Amino acid sequence: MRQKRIAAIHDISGIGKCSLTVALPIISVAGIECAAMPTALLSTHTGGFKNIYIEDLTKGIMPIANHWKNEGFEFDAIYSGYLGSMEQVDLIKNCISVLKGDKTLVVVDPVMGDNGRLYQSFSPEFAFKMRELCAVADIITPNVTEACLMLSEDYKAPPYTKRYIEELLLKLSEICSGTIVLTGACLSENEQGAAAYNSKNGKISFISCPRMAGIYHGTGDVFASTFVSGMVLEKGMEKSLKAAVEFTKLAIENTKENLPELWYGVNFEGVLPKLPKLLED
Ligand code: PXL
Repeated sequence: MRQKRIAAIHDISGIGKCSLTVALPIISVAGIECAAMPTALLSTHTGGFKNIYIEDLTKGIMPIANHWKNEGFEFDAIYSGYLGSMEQVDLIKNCISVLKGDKTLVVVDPVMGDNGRLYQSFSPEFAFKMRELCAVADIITPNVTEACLMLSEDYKAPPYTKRYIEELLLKLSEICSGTIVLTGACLSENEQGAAAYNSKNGKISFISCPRMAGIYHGTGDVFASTFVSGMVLEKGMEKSLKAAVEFTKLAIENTKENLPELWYGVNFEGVLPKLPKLLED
């Protein structure tokens, strides 16, 4: 069988355990080639560091996409995450139309905030613009904060009622007609997990696991990278969601001993060897 290939469109934060430094190892350990398209270069992520060096890489996006296309590369998935500017939303839409083949799965993680707040460097206008990228996706993977930002709704802290999550999913399906995977869909104080809405058959599923106290940076990227890998390996929605929830939980558990030094990310590297088994049939 031909090796699968994912185009991962995210920033590279040298230190921070997020975006490409998470997507590359997770996708690779799943046995999939990860073609990296960096949207920005940062010394660290923006979640708590000061004096960050940031270089916008907008200029390279279309030349990279066109070169890949001209070389004849095909992609099983295009997976976008953190973008460096509002202008990049239009560029990534172009990039998708250049790189997408008949069977390419387009997954958009509308990375822009968490815990009720936008990340530094994003504006409410960006959140509105992000809806345009979600509209061309087969699957979107917002957290509850990003969902509320795109829907211009006030954020509520967890836990949530099942009905609230179902309503968010349905509202999001007006932005993206594909599958909606909502992370941070906690239904009780001691649970964490995700919910998914498949607009083709109207099915809503909830996947949960025991909740670990605390805020862990980069877990959205750990979740989405695992989920996309499962989908590309044709494991199906339920299995890919379960693997993503379980692997994210393992990464968080594995971080406890590393606190407080590892306040900026999770020790997912230590549990990477467990990922292939989670993605097995
Ligand atoms: O994990 C999301 C993320 C990705 N990339 C950068 C970030 C963040 C969240 O803060 O700052 C640069």
